[in-house]
Parts: sequence; structure tokens; C-alpha cells
Amino acid sequence: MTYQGLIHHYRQYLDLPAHTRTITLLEGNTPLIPMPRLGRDLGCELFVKFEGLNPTGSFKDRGMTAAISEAAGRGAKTVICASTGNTAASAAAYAARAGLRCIVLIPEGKVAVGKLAGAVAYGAEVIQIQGSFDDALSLVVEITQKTPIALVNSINPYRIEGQKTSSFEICDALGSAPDWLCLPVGNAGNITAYWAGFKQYQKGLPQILGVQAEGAAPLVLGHPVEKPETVATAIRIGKPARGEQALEAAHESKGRIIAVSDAQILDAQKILAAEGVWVEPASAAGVAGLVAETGSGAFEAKGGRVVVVCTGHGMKDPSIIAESFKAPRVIPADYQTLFESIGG
Ligand code: AN7
Repeated sequence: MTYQGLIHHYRQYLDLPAHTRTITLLEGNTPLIPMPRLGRDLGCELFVKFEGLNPTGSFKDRGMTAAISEAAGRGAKTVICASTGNTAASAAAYAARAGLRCIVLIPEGKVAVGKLAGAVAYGAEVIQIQGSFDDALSLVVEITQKTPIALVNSINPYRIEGQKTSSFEICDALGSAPDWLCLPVGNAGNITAYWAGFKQYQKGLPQILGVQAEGAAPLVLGHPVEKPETVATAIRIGKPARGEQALEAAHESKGRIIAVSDAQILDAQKILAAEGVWVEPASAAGVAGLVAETGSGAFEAKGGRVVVVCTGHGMKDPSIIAESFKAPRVIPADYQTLFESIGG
């Protein structure tokens, strides 16, 4: 039967209320791409779960189909979220689909252009906050406590329900859970959802490697970061809402949460692109963490099966590439010049 979206596909595993009215863009069902060359270099059987291939270009669509379906079914008229960008674009698209008003709060000047453009294109009302993502999140929590506006950040439990489905898909594709799962950690909704999903599905449990950016690593430091900074703006978050659950997932799974530098993240982005998978910087953090761990020699995943979650598409943040390359050379439209210029 044709695929009808993840709520339909995994309905029996999702704790969604009866009033839920499915709003879908056929999210989920993303490819688990084998990475034989990189895997050989790192000494494991490696796959990328390419979440950048969801309808709005990030994994957020999994949680958003659930959160918006619940809100729409309950009769909400307006939804709101704080966002480093991807949640905003996803909320905007699903709210548009449901006919709801959508307001998004973003940290001023710190959202990648592909995400902001998405939120605008899907018709959200975008407000920039003179502050961080964490400040924006406090504001949306307060306003949703005092008004009927529905909150669609991952504090909303239905977001987690939707995002669990990626664990199910990985188990369905591989036949069982991998030995390790590596993923970026920002507000910590996704790591929470994956762990809940693997536990529920009972096809084995991976060890989890959560990866933060060095300048925004509250879970590694053990305290909030007042002024988070990283080139991976998606995970520029200093007070993760589900920080406790992220630490629990790492601990229970016998994994860990580590930090990597911006340089390591950008290197990982290049390594993935060299295998044909272009992801935004934050999405490369999982690979950056895996490279760091395998490089340390002490990594337990040697020879094992590893899935790295690549959370968002490279096209979300084109500037990061555009700023770093020289403009392509210009030649006359002439065969001989072309032949000579490519070293014919
Ligand atoms: C590409 O969009 O927080 O740990 O507001 O966009 O579940 O927060 C985005 C987070 C990883 C971290 N990769 O996931 C937002 C937002 C990408 C992201 C994360 C985000 P969580």
C-alpha cells in the first residue's frame, strides 16, 4: 500500500489522543544510506539516517505532524514555537496545511537563511528576539500558559511521540537496533525520542553517542551556558529543555554525550559531502563525534554497526558553504578555452 505518513504507518505505537486529526506531508520513511567507504575508514559498518529528506528538510517534521495533528484535532487556532530555525519551518508548513495561524520566535540574526525563508514561505509570522533560543523558549512557554495558543516545541509530548518513529524505521530497515546511534544534541528532544522509541520497539538497544558543539555544551559541562556560540546555529542552545532525559538516555544506554569543536563539525560536513551526503553543520555533529571517538582508539563500536542521524539538509544553510568558497572561475564561451582550462 502507498505510504501515508508516519502517524498512519505507526499509529499503534504512538500515544496520541483520540481527537487527533492527522495532518501529514508524508514525512518519515527516510533513507538509511550505507556509507561503506567512510565506514571502512572508521572501522565499523556505517549508515546515515538522512533526516534532511523530510518534507521541510529536517527531522522536525516527524514531531510536527504529531503535534499539529493533536492541536488541530483539539480545535487550537494558533500555534507558537521558539526555534533555531528548523522547528520554525516545520511548524509553519504543518500549520499551513492544517489552516492554523503560526507564530515563530527566533534569535535575532542567528537563523540560517534556508530555514527563515521556509518559515516565511509557508506563511508563519516570524518574530526575532533580541536574545538567545533559550530566551525565546521561556517566552513561548509563558504565553502558552496564559493564553489558548498551542505550544509545538519538543516540550510538547506529542512531538516526542512523532520523533520516536525514526527508531522504529531504523529497526525495521536493519532487522534490529544498531550497536551505536550517534546524533547531535541541542534542546535534547530528539535524543529523548530515539531512546524512548528503541525501548518501546523491543528490537534491541543501541548505545547512544550524543554530540554537542563545544561552545554550546551544557550537558557536557554540567551547567547551563548563558551565551552559547557555535557555527552549528541549529544547536546553539544553552539550557536544553529535556537535558535530564538526554543524560538519562546516554547513561541507560551505556553511551555518552561529548562535545566537538566547530572545526570538527565543519570537517565532518565535508567528509559527508565527499560521500554525496550534504547536511547542514549541526547535522554533521554526529559524524564529528564518531570520528573523534574512533580516532581516540578507545571506541567500543569497532567492527560494530553504527547509525549516524543526519538531522537537516545542507540546503538549509547555504551561506556556510557560499562564504567559504572562491567564486567559480569565469571563461569565455569558447570550446578551446574550456578544453585548456580543464587541463584537457
Ligand atoms: C538540524 O529548530 O532546536 O536536541 O528550534 O535543527 O532535539 O533540539 C533544532 C535542533 C539537531 C537538535 N539538528 O535537536 C529548532 C531546534 C538540527 C536541528 C538539532 C536541531 P534537539
